[in-house]
Amino acid sequence: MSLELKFEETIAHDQRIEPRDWVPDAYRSTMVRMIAQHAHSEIIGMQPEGNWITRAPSLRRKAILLAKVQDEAGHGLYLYSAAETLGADRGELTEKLIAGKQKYSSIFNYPTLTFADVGVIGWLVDGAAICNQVPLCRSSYGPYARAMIRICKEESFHQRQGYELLMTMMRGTPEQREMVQEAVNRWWWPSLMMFGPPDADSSHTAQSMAWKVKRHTNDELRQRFVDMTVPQAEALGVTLPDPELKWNAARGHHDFGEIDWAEFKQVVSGNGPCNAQRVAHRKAAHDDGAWVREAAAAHARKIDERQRS
Ligand code: FAQ
Repeated sequence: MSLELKFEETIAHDQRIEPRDWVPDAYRSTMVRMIAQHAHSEIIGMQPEGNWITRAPSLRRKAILLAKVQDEAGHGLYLYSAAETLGADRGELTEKLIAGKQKYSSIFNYPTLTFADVGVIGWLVDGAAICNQVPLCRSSYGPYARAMIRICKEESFHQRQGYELLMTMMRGTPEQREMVQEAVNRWWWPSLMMFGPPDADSSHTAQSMAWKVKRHTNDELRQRFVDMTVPQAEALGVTLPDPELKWNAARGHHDFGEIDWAEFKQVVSGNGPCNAQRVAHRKAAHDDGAWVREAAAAHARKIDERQRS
């Protein structure tokens, strides 16, 4: 059987592609692109919430937030390892991120203005991430699919902590309730943009669905997220900032208003409110860590020489 046929049969039988299997170059580059973008998102995604660690309102909230941000670092490193199984070099991936040659999720280019943003990121951003990532547990590339299982478990926990924080604030003072509503108003639309462009404009969806890399289209997952979130917003007592949002009994789904795709394009092309700050911060952290990487490499060389002599 030719290598190409074996690859196609593996996909057709819903089996996993593993690192040593032959894959077409385009499959490899699609997986590296997607996994690297996901890893970069986790690492850059530490910044908006990290902004509040020193100002968390209590020791308990600080401990929770620290743990969540550490989890995100773990997800990023885990995903870089998955990209390495495809032959990518993690140092080069970081260089590409810093040079603006690889993307990360648009959502992390928005500022976190109040502590309510921490709760809203947990509720909406982790909620959208779960909605997008649970189907990726069945993605055709084995190392990525397995990484998703572990990551989704932690994201579910993150989502609940965000919701619990917002529930607590909603039981508080009128000012706290207002703070939550204001944060929801700012994060709702960017959260819907996390699912990517509309299907008609999505350059990769058709091929990624054929390879079973993606299991649902961007619009299908966005709809699932809206349907899932509306009752949660009601239980919380907040209004989602979309006058066109309403249940459509005929479709069995909620209708919702038009997303500002011009804003999405601006943010993805580097012109969002915090793009420059996020990348500059990542570059500074990478530069500051150079001595650690050099020391670790020197130590590894020394051990290697000792074992050879
Ligand atoms: N932002 O043809 P499509 C998290 C790009 S969760 C920026 O539809 P595809 C957890 C896309 O790359 C967030 N760029 O692409 C967390 C492509 O660019 P290219 C990360 C976007 O791949 C929570 C072009 O537009 N999750 O971090 C975005 O089929 C809280 C055309 O788009 C993942 O990465 C966007 N929103 O579908 C951490 C999940 N959307 O390369 C901290 C895995 C699209 O052609 C705190 N990835 N683009 O120049 C995926 O599921 C997919 O890659 C999509 C995009 C759905 C994101």
